[in-house]
Amino acid sequence: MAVITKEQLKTALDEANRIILTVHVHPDGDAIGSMVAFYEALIHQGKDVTMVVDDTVPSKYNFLEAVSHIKQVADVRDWQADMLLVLDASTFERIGEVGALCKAPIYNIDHHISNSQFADGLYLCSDFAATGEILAYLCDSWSWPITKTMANALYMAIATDCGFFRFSNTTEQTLRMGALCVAHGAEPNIVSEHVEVTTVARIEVMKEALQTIQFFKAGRVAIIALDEALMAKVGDDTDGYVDLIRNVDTVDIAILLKAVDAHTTRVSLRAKVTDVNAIANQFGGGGHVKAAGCTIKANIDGAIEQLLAVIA
Ligand SMILES: [Mn+2]
Repeated sequence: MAVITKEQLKTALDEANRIILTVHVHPDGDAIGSMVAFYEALIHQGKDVTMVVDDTVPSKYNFLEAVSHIKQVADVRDWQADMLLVLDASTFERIGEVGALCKAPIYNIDHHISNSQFADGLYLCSDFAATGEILAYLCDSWSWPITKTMANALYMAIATDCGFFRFSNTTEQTLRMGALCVAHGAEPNIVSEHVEVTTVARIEVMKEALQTIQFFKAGRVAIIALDEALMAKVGDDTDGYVDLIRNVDTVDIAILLKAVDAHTTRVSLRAKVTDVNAIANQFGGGGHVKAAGCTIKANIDGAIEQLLAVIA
């Protein structure tokens, strides 16, 4: 069994007692919002649930009370479980050490078209904007209660993955699930204030990042690059940088490059038209048609050269 239906997922959840919940490393708003919302939903269903992520959780998500229950790998004492439930992660590698430490059958709820089908049971909705949108839909169709705290978490999950309902993945249903969250008490302004919060230090770094912007292919491709020195100042929170270039009128593909070390560059691709999942695939990455990522074994200049070579 690889791809499962909503009913098969429900049966598996009904039969599991102890569930370990995890999400991808470098957790974003969709990952964290989805995890804490489904944690609460599963607790309501009488499950014994542990949330764990093999990474630090950015502090801007701390306004969601359940975030304080997310454990680091070293803090989990009991890895025995009936189910390892993986949210918003498209490959086994993306869950870090959790995959090796928990031997339970893996179930995966995800919306990445590039999903590698690593799970024993995969519930994949690649036309959904966010994993949070899938979870809102599931809770709604199973008549599981959506509390105010769940609503805020799910709203954050959905809103952050669709650019607050501006990106091309925003569908009628995305808006309907957003509305469902608001109907259950989600506060869009509160979520926005926390998630989009910035600092003087971040603005100072952004001033430097703006200096790195380069345009290629008659302005169709824009690249912003954070070298190792800038990355040290930026930390883990690289949200917002690609937004500095994506709305330029001539730009189709907006690329954020992040130096990991002298020979490794992480790449985030956003597009208005081009299939950037296909571009990321060429470097062993993936994601969505209009938003994808990969890692290139080269420094920033090398990564730029390799990317431009595969972009038509
Ligand atoms: Mn997502």
